Amino acid sequence: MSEIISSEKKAKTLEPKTKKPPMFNVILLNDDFTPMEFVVYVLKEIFSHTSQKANEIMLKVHNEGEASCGTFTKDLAETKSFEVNNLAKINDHPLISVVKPIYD
Ligand code: TYC
Repeated sequence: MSEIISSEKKAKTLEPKTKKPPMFNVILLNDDFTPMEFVVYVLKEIFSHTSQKANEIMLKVHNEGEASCGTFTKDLAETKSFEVNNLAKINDHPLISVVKPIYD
């Protein structure tokens, strides 16, 4: 005998998959040597922040040790973090960013 499928069960199987992707912060870390102007440049160039927002983030990192530059999907966060670290490296600055998952 064939299984009887309730309308509720059938509706469940037809539900669109609307789950949001996991998100990640790109975190900028403080150091004693990278010039503030370079950090502001990075925040404008790589994260498209305005001068005012870039300054705010830079000062938060400087005063508190770290701050988020933005929230992205995993691939984009890793790409942006790599761009920050690469740009710092080729300019001989010790500036580092890391990617951290957001747990919700
Ligand atoms: N602390 C640095 C200085 O005094 C400036 C700085 C800010 C460095 C933010 C890194 O992510 C950083 N020149």
